[in-house]
Amino acid sequence: MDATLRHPQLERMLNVRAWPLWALRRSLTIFIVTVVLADAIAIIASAASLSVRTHDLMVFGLLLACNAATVELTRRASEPEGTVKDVHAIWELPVVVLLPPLYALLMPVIRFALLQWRVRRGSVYRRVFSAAAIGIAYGSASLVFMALSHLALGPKPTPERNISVWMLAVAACAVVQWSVNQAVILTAIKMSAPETRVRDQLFGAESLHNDVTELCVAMLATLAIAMSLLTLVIALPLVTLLQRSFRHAQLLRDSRADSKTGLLNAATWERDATAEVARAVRTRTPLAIALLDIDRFKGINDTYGHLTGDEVLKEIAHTLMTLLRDYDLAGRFGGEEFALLLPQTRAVDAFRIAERVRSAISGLCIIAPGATGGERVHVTVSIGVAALDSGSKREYAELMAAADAALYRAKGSGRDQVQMISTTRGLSAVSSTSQGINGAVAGGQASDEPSLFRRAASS
Ligand code: GH3
Ligand code: MG
Ligand code: MG
Repeated sequence: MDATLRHPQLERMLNVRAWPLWALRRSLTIFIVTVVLADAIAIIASAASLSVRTHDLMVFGLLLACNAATVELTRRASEPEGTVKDVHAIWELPVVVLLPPLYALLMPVIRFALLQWRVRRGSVYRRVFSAAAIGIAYGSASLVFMALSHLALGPKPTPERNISVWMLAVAACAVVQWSVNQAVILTAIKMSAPETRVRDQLFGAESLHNDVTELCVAMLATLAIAMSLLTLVIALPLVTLLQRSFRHAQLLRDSRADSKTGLLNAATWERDATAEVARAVRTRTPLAIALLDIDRFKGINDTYGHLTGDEVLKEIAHTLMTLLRDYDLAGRFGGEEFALLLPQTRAVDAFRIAERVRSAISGLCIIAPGATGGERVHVTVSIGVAALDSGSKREYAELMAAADAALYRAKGSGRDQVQMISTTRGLSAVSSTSQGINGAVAGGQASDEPSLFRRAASS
C-alpha cells in the first residue's frame, strides 16, 4: 500500500503549499514566520555555545518529567478550546534561571509537541507559533537574569550568596518572560482580528490574579530547586492542586449557564431571581419579571428539523443578551421558554422592554438550510410580564404566577404579543400585538389563570 495513503496527516503536513498558515492575513503570516525564525536562530546560536554538563541534563530531565506530568493531567481533564490557563511556567522558570538558555528554548517546543500528541490535535502552525513565542520570552528572560545576577552577584550567581538579591533577579526574569510573551501573543491576536477585545481576557482581574499566582509559585519552586532537587517531589502535588484551582472560575461559570444558549440555567435564574425579588420588596424598589415562550416551536422543529430549532433558541438568546442591560437576568427556563428579571424597572418600562424584545425576535432573519439555498424561518414569541411596583409586598412565586397568567393570555389572544399584569392593579393588563398596543384588558386574579405547568395541554 502507498505510504502516503496510510498517513493522510503526514501527507497534508508535507504539502507546504496547502498549509493553512498561507491563508491568513499577509501581515499575520509574516509576523508568525518572523517569530518562528527568530526562535529557531536563538536555538541554533545557543546550541553552538553550549557546554553540556551532566548536572544540567539531570535538572532538565527532572523538570521535563514534571512538565510532562502536568500535560498528562491536562489530558485527563481535557484541554478546552480558547484561552487556557496553565501552570507550565512553574517547571519552566527554574529551567530559565538555573540552566543555560538552550534548555529554556527547547522546553516549550517539547511541551507543545506533548500537548499535540497527548492532549488534542490543534492547528500545527498555532502550536509552533505558541512554542516559538514562549521560547523567545524565555530567551529574553534568561539574558535579563544573567545580566542582573552577574552585576549583583558575580559570574556564578547562586541564592546562597545573597538570597534577596537573587530572588529579585528571578522576579525580574519572571516579569520579562510574562511581558514578552503577552506582547507577542497580543500582537498576533490583534493582527488576526483587530476587533477582538483581548484586554478583558488577558488583563482582567481573574486572569492577572492567576498569572501572578503562577509566577509567585514558579519563583518559590525556582528557589527550592536551586537549593535541592528533592523539593520537586514536594512541589508536584501542590502544582497539581493549583492547576485544578485555575479551572474553578470556569467550572463555576459553566455550572450557572445553560449549555445550549449560554443564558443562566433554570436553577440559577430561579435562585438569583428569588433573591432579587426579596431585595426589591425590602428596599421598596420596582422590579419586573417576563416569561417568554416561542410560538408554535414544535412546528418549526417538525418543518425544518431540530438543528434549526436549536439555532432559533441560540438566536433568541443572543437577541436577549444584546437588548437587556448588564444587571438584568436572562435564563432559559424550559425547552423553549425563557425568563427575564428586570430589576429597578417600573411596569411601563418593563412593558416597553418586552415589546422591544418581541419585535426584535419577530424581525430575526434565521435561514434554514435547504435544497433551494435556504428558507427564512419566521419566529415569533409571546411574552407575559408581571411588575412589582415599588412598595408592593408580593413574593417571587406570586410574581411568577402573574407573569405566567399574562403569558397564557398572550397565547390565547393570538400569540406574537406582550401581555402585562401589574400586581398593584390586580389583573388589569395592557397588551400589544404585532399591530400595536391594544390598551387595557380587564381580567380576574392571577391564580384563576392556568399555571405555566398546566398550559402545555391546553394550548
Ligand atoms: P405554543 O405556541 O403554544 O407555545 O406552541 P409550541 O409548539 O411552541 O409548544 P409545545 O409545548 O407544544 O412545543 C414545545 C416544543 O419545543 C416541543 C419540543 O420538541 C421543543 N423543544 C424543547 N426543547 C428543545 C430544544 O432544546 N431544542 C429543540 N430544537 N426543540 C426543543
Ligand atoms: Mg412552552
Ligand atoms: Mg411554545
